[in-house]
Amino acid sequence: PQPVYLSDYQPPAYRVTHTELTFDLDPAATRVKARLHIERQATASADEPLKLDGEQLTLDALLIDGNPLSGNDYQVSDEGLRIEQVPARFTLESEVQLSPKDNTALEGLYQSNGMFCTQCEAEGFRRITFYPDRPDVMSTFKVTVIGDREREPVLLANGNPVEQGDLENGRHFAIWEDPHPKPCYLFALVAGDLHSVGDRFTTRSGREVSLQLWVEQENLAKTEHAMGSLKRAMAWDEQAYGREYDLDLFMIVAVNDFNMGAMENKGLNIFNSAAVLAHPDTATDGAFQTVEGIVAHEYFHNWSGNRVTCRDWFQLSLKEGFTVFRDQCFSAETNSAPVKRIQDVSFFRTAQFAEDAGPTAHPVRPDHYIEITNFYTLTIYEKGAEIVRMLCNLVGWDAFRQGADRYFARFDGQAVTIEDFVDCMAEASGLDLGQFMRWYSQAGTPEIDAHGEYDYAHGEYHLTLRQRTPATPGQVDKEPLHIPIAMGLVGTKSGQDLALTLDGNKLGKETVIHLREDEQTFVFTDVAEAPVPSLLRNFSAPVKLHFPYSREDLAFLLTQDSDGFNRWDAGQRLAMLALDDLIAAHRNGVEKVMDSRVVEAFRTLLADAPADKAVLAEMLTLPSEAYIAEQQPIVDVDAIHAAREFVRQSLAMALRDEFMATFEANRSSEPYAPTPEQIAQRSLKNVALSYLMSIEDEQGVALCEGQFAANHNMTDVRHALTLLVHSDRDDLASPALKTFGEKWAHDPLVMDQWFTIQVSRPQPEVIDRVKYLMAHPAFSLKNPNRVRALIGAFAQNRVNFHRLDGQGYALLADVVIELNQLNPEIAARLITPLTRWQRFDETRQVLMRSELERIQREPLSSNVYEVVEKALA
Ligand code: HT7
Ligand code: ZN
Repeated sequence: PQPVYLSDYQPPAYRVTHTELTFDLDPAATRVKARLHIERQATASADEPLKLDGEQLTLDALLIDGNPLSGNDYQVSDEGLRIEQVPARFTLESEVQLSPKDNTALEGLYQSNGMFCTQCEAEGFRRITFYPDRPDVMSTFKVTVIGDREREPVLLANGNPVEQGDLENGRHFAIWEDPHPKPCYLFALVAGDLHSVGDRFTTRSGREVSLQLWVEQENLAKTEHAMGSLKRAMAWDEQAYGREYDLDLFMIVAVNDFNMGAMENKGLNIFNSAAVLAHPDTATDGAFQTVEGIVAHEYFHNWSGNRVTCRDWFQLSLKEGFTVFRDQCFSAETNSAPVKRIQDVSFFRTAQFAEDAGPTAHPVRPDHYIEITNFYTLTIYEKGAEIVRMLCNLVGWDAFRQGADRYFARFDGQAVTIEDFVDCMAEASGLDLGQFMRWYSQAGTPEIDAHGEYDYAHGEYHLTLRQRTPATPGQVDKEPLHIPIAMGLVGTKSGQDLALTLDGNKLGKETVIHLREDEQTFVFTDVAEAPVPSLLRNFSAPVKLHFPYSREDLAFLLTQDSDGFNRWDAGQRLAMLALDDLIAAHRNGVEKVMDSRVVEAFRTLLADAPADKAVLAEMLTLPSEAYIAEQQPIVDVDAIHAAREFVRQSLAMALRDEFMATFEANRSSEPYAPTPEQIAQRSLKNVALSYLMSIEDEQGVALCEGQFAANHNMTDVRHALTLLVHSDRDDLASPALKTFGEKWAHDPLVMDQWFTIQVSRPQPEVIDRVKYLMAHPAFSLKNPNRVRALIGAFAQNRVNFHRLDGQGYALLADVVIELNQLNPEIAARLITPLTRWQRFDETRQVLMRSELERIQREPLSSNVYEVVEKALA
């Protein structure tokens, strides 16, 4: 497979102004007729051939302006169709045939549970018809869908319904028109036995929008939360960005087989059922929040992605980074803002930092790719969102909002670049963002070494910041970045934020300093008392910040910092220092001793609880094994596990009564609601229960069993089940698993939780359990959710996946090899944990590499080929 380069971008020679499609649906032989209205661009020469993308299509007819073409007039290859001579303006008609039921890759038109559905981003439309499958060709669409009246009573496509009726032989049709020009990746069609719930939304200018959520009948009871989330998102986009919805109808459809979370097709969003269905009996608080976030994300794309789209796929982060930032802000406002930030950053620092430090590291705007679906990554999405957040931090919300208004107004209906977006921000703020653009082209996580000194004699605080970005594959030399550091100085006597004066300017008690050089010193004057600096507040830039905080400084910030995020971060840093010592002790075979300062800090937190219980729950949660691993030069899986368990148990023993009191104080028999208050209370109660179960406290075990049996809501049931199953007591684990598995055998999304809980156990027999569960009737390699729940979750089980006999690696490689044929996109994503081999000890490195080499010897899809090749380079 050959890479595509950003530097080779050429505007399209031909545009499609209007697209007419007719689908005659059949599981094995769907016929697609296309009538494309095509115009040559003024910049293209008359002898420019017409090149259309097309894959896995059987071409049955081809006509230009009604005249059939002969075999000499065109060529069809594996990549598409080429017609040497075409007029400047013409209609091209084609008819192709395809087999949705055999499409296990879930790209293009496929069947899920008998339902027809499409996934066209990034390059799936070429599996539906011959077309310029690139985002900078935008066309209006008219779509006729013909299906079986019984089998597919519902026929949906983008835009507005214009006609429907019956046909012969039990067939019927529906015609849809989308007046908004769109790239073909936003095309969608759904047909099947679906049922809807409806609602309405009145936009602020008075447009009445009909909202429909389409699901299979048995899921009708799980739609309320998504519908509520949609209405909240529609209102928020009006209030925060002045963006209204632009069609009379907005539809969401839930499908069971879907490669990602959801897809923002114009007016017809298609969702993975896991990302839209939620009911208190079957979904956890986390799942409710995920649904709200994804519904909002897809809705927000209507402006950031659909009305203004990407010129080419190298610009993917233009729509994804901006839209993730938008959905993060929405969720922060509807839930607890510091907790949302803590959860996003914890995930980011664990997973995106790892990606940025590994062999698949790439810039937020890559300069080449082999397979674009491999680039729907944490870097494009989450780091892209952090870059947009930095822009907001640098220019302030008012200028940011003005920049966004400019962007939407100037580029409405166009396919544009990241420069176009950043230029709008620069114009609105007057800030030079030239250097800032390096964030898009430079891969790797910048590290900042910070050092501070208080000059008592002059009342000055000197803060020196030094930045460096490590080399990444293909990028050895890095330039300094423009980094916003939000900060304050917390007085050690007063415990208050001190007034900040920099270069004679009075900046209030919190400011954003701009780091642009390799090294810069900022001198704060009139600093009345010795401070502890609170740096990178709210994680104002996606960097690793090193500051030589003492444990006393951290304990101080944990209680005194006015920034909720940094209070939490101080606790994490404090715990990390203790964990580092314990990891070393474990490795050296020395007796482990718990740092009493951590115990005392936790005691203070529990006694003097902050008002936000959700923040407290986060503060009481230790860094995950994956995060701890990220901090180690060479990952010692067993030492990390042992050290973390030791800290958990030491805290549980020392603070047993406090955790018990916290549990009791936060129990509730109120009817379930996914409100921020209830979610906070449940999370705090469940954190306390985890500590009690870590020492198998007798009363704690009874409470855990009671919580499982009470069956009040899935959050509590799942948490209790996890603790029972992850305990060392089979008499607790087995009956609970059996009860749960039998009760929910009919519900695939709950069975996914059942799979995940079992394969995440720390006990060593898990590998056999994975193999056994792969043969379970509820498991299927063809369903991405099942694969993620069982195999993906097992690969996150650090002690078991990284077994020293290599069985964990071999199991993953076996699955990747099988999936490579069925669903290359999911296969490529699944390899990720193996690509991180350089982070482990020699023995594991050899084992992991040899599995990658075994995969490499297979005939590979371009997806898997690209990942394995990078991993072994
Ligand atoms: N924009 C959507 C991307 C997506 C996708 C990409 C590749 C293969 C399958 C896919 N399904 C959805 C999702 C989003 O970011 O909103
Ligand atoms: Zn998106």
